[in-house]
Amino acid sequence: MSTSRCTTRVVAVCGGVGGAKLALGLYRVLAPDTLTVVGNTGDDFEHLGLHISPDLDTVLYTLSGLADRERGWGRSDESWDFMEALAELGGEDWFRLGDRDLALHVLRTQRLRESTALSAFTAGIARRLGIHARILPMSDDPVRTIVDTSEGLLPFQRYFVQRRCEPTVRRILFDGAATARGQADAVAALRSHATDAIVICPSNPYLSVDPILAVPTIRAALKAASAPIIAVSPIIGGQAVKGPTAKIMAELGVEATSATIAAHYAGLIDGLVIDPSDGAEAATIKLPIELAPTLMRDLDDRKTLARRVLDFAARLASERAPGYRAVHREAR
Ligand code: FO1
Repeated sequence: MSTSRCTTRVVAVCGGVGGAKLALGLYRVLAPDTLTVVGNTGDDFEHLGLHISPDLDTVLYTLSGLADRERGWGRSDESWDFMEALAELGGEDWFRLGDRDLALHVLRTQRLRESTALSAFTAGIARRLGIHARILPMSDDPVRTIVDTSEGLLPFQRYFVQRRCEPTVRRILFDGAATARGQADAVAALRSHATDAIVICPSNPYLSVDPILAVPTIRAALKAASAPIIAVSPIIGGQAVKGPTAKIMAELGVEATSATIAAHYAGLIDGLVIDPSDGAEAATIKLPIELAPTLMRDLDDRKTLARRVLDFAARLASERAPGYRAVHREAR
């Protein structure tokens, strides 16, 4: 396998911590300025008067090398004086904002109030952090993930962080998605004939990728894309590596398998990458399958998986007969 950087142009559709690991692998194996990340903003919320965009920030911190390796979110060089002082004063401390991380939320809140678009703000921060990739929100319009649970409707962060994903999920709603406009550069990148591969990162399909797919022009752009669309399953051996994916799948009444992930993305993707430990499932999935280790413990794992995904996409593109895409997508 080549170790040189490849000049393939790639769009990664990405949620938070799990997805950002593969986004980093892609970023490190691709040539500068060839990666576009379309990030989830369904997790965004207003907290303590601040506009928080956790998944975009996770991608920003991960690609810039500032992310905390243990947590996956927030910054590594962090202190927590603000949170401690806030708790002493009786403020809400269930969502932890580090002192340095706070700067990003304060600045974003100020700029959005001055009518800067979230995409323009995020691009500016990416530049300041020295990132040579485009990081785009799925939309500049507000979309909010709401989880319908055994405890009623919970805004995403209340469910995810405050209630630690404990309530049983009945369904997941994306408030505002139906009327949200896909971010123009994101839609253009997905539709572009210059894009060689579209990668759906191994983020939680239900909580982190579905909000992106719920934006009508993003979904339409994916349907119309000429580049092969490859998803990486977040399930390994019936378990999610981290986070509540398997628990949520059980609560939604589906089996926690890569076959379920394939069915979830059916009609949208051209190929699925699954871990070799789930190789027996491959025969049951009616899609091209690539068996590649999907557990990403370190940077080498991230880069190796990224190369496997790109090789798989290139193979699918080269095998494709004229007209293949339209037939393939519409058949589902
Ligand atoms: N996740 C947590 O589990 N607990 C937190 O206190 C927390 C704070 C936080 C602050 C800033 C930020 O950008 C992300 C933060 N996250 C936290 C992660 C966040 O909840 C993400 O939405 C999830 O990881 C899902 O992608």
